[in-house]
Amino acid sequence: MFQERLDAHQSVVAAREMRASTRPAPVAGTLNQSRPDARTPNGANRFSNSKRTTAEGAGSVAGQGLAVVGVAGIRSVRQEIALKLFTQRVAPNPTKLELFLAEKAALGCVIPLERVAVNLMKGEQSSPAIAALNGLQRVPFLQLDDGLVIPESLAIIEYFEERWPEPSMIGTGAQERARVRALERSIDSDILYAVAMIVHATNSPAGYPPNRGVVSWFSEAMKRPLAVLNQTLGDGRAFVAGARPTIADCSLAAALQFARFGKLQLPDGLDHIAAWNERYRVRDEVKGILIF
Ligand SMILES: N[C@@H](CCC(=O)N[C@@H](CS)C(=O)NCC(=O)O)C(=O)O
Repeated sequence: MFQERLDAHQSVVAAREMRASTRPAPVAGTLNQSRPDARTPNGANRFSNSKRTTAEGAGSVAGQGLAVVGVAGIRSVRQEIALKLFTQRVAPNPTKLELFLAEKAALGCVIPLERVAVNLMKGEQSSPAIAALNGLQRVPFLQLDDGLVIPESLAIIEYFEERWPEPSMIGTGAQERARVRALERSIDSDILYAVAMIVHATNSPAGYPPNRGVVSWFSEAMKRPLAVLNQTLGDGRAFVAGARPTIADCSLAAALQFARFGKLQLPDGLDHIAAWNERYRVRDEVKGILIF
């Protein structure tokens, strides 16, 4: 079901990209400089700096590099892009990371990446080639140019933040950064994780069997963190940590999209979270990522 819904979305995107590819080529050579994206204020296109490929043929991922599709000029792209992000759309932890990248790009910092799609519905995360890279057999994970693999979405985000610190998505100063991190940690470990467990125990895209014990445990466990977050958002702030988007927004939006996708009804009375959600998900910066 997940694959069907994702395929339907992707065919719309593919048609859109096909139309775009008939536009005149950019004058100066690399895909980095290809079509500016009207969705972002500075023309930064989340995908224009990234080549997408899939984990099929993942032997070459683990070996000498990614299978290269027949795109003219690809050599120059490969020389420029040394970071490979292994990812799966809509899955909550990769989505958190994609939202972070999109927010950063919209603010003018486009991080050059090559994306490798790992199809979790087909179990590609456990294929020998992917498992050899990341023994945890899950996404997202990042491979650096020297081969080092970084699993864990937050570790990857912090790596990006340290390498490309401006504009900061964690805030500035010890106090603000601690506050943002505290919000993000609770959202991730108390809410996103619970949502993921409940969806997989009710409507699993990976085919896990229903499990009522898991549903009741995590439904109860996430009630208080949700209520506290709801109260926090009730002071009129625009984003989770204040006036600007931070990693806390990325984690919350990823969790709530997965809840929508999995048809999980959150408890009643979370009006401030609901209002934040409606504001956040329609922003141009994130529309292409929040597809459910
Ligand atoms: N704590 C990890 C969690 C990663 C994770 O659980 N990823 C899920 C997708 S959201 C996955 O790859 N699941 C596949 C599996 O467990 O087989 C992170 O933040 O990156």
